[in-house]
Amino acid sequence: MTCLRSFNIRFAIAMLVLMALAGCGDSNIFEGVGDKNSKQAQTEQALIAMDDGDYQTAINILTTLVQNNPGDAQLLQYLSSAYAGAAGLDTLNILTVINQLDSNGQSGNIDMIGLALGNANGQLSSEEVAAKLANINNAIATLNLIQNPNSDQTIQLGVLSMAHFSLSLGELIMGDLGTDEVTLTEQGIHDQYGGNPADFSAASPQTLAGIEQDIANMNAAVTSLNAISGESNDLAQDILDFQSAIDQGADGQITSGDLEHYVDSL
Ligand SMILES: [Ca+2]
Repeated sequence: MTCLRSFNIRFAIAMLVLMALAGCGDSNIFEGVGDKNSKQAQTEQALIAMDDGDYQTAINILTTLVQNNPGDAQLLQYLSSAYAGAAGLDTLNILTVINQLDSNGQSGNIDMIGLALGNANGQLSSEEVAAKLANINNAIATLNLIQNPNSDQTIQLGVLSMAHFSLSLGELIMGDLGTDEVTLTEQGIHDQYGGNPADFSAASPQTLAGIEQDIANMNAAVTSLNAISGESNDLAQDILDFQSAIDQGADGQITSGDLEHYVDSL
């Protein structure tokens, strides 16, 4: 398995998260396993498939493993990672994007997710948004099956929630503007509105509740990141910056007005 190495402290922390996302680094403990039908051998097969970018195969293997080993936190985390990978949230592209944004002073906003999930400009079609949202929803639902999640899993949930927020907002924007594509970057959203105010009054209570949960999950990830690093760190700051731009009043409650204010401020 290929694992990325040697980043600065920010990326060391991002690595921790993203290697957990990819299941990277754990596979060699299964070397020499004899029975190809054993849990260990099947898990190794799934990790190899993920490493090859064959996320559907990984999802299929891990779904069976999870059914046969209910409540197994490690398997649930791998399955969540496979769904995230299917959505395009894989280690290499998100690290590359964060690295580029960081050097441009552009991290801590929706660009982190839009440029990882969309094309080079952060653009996605409505079909792509729907398909990625379905995979991210599965990734989140799978992680939520873990009882007493550890820090890695809490941070993974926070990263998934940033993606869930961004894609949910993308759906709202396409609904508001009547378009079938969206550019999930600050500049892209600004250009799409062309100075006109956003109107999310049609946002469903379910959508707003989902985004409110995203904010809560991002908060928990920041707490875990700070606990791991012992002090404030860049990735935690990125998440906090993103969150404070979205949640007016920092009250943990997200209204359509919060989201309109966010879009109008871009
Ligand atoms: Ca609020």
